[in-house]
Amino acid sequence: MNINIKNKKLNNWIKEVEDMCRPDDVYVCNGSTEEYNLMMGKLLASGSAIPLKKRPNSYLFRSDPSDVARIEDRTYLSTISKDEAGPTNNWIDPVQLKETMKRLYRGCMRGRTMYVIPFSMGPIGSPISKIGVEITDSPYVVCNMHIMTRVGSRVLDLLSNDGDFIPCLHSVGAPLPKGKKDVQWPCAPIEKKYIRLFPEENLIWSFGSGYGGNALLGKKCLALRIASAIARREGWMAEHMLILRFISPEGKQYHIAAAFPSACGKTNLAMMRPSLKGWKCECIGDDIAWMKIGADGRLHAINPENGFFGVAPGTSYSTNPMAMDTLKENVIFTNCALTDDGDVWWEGMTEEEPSHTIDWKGNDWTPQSKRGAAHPNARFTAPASQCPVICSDWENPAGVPIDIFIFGGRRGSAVPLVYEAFSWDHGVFLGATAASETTSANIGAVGNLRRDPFAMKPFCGYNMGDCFQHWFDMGDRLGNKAPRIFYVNWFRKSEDGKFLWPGFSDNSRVLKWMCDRVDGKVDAQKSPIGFLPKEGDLHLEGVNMSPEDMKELMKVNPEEWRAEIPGIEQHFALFGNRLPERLKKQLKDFISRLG
Ligand code: OXD
Ligand code: MN
Repeated sequence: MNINIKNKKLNNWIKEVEDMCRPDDVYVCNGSTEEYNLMMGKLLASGSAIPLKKRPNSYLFRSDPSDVARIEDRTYLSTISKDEAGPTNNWIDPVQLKETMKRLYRGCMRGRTMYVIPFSMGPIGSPISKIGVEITDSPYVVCNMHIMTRVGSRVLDLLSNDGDFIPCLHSVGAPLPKGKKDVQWPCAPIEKKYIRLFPEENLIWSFGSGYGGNALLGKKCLALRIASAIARREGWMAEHMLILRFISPEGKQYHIAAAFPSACGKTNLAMMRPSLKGWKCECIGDDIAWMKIGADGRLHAINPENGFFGVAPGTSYSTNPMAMDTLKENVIFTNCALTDDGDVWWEGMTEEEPSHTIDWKGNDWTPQSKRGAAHPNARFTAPASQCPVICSDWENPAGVPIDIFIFGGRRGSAVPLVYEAFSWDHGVFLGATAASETTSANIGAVGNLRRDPFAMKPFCGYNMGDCFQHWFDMGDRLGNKAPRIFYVNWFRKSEDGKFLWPGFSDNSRVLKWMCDRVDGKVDAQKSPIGFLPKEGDLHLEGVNMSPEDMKELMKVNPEEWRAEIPGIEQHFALFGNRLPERLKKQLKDFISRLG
């Protein structure tokens, strides 16, 4: 081992994992640039990393075709009783699964180095931050963790002799026999991939996958699944939300946190360039918000991450120019296509497609090919500090006070562009019943409608029924200082299947209406689903839309909403006696408003 570690718990754990996984050697990470370069050097030498001529210090990786997204089907919450995991999480008897996984871990790092990554979610040393240590056998994971979290010796200093941390164990599950050349993307077959969370023990085990949230354990596993369980116990919130600062022409600041399911535009909204004259948007985070009630009684949010792990396809200078500028250098790209002049490319990046690329599987691709050049869940890993509109307060440990919560998702029909909840309780009902068409961020069918409460279905580290109650409890504590709650749908389609709303920079118009509501500047129109903007209150000058399309976009059709009720009832029935009475009342009121 290259560093002498003082922390007893960490030393014991390293020894235990080393004995079980049998790596060739152990390396403790210090988070330095030299270390990043050393790891990338290994990845270049093994042929895993492809340097990009067009982007300094940037590399392309191609994953194994079986390892391209999160694997919700193979993610288990290991609580002692099944009831604690609840109906929206997978659960297997923890004793049985522990045995299975220990068998898999035995000797799994043979031929590889075991890396010990001390990291902080949130600024190092801040009272709201959490320390984790990831053990992995993947140098690709080390490099990504360098960008996505704060890695380094300072974390070890903070841990000192007896500080506590969240152990995160990861292996790609592919021991390397002596003398055998490594493959480009080592991983285990799908039936051996497991993500396992122990929220009662603050412990994470991941085996067999090297991709994104399955392997970068600070993100979905620690900052959402484990943190959400801790947050409930301690009375705060860990949510799958972007955070942005929206600034009026007069300089008034509004802080907005928005929960959309994976690959539904959180990164695009977080870095938006408003089309509304004089308004500005600054990014604080694009995926995760940790929120605590401050001394002023308001809810304050921090972004615990240090980088963006964003979906590449669809990102362009017209949809998200700030993301494109973030990606100019120091970026890891995964499963994008490679152009002939040594750049990355993905669907939607340029108006004109390149005449030839090497696709994400390493094969020749031309526009005539009947398959995508990039994988739909191709990703970029980029430092948040490189975003041209990163907020000056993005690392402020005090966080920013949230004025507005937004829920939303992909809905081709029924759901209008925007509406506001009547009250906190009604807002919780909107969050609890949020539904969205599934995307390729998870392995599985795409385009199926599913209920995804608070965009946390894959990430809630405890029984979702208790999560509903936690939202009510937080609202009770916040009282009249609670954020106002809105619901949006950027994805409604016309009868001929075209998106009705231009989205992206024009979403600023929707945010402005929300701010006007918060300031009491505009009235709203009551509908069975919530408050709708009154005609003229959404500033639409310059939007290229016919009045008929606008009408269609804002339409609330009671028949379509009545058709939602059986689905909501079925969804609520899952939670049995954990379903709060206050949600039952909201459903009853909703049904009676629909008539
Ligand atoms: C993500 C996801 O990577 O939600 O953020 O899948
Ligand atoms: Mn996410």
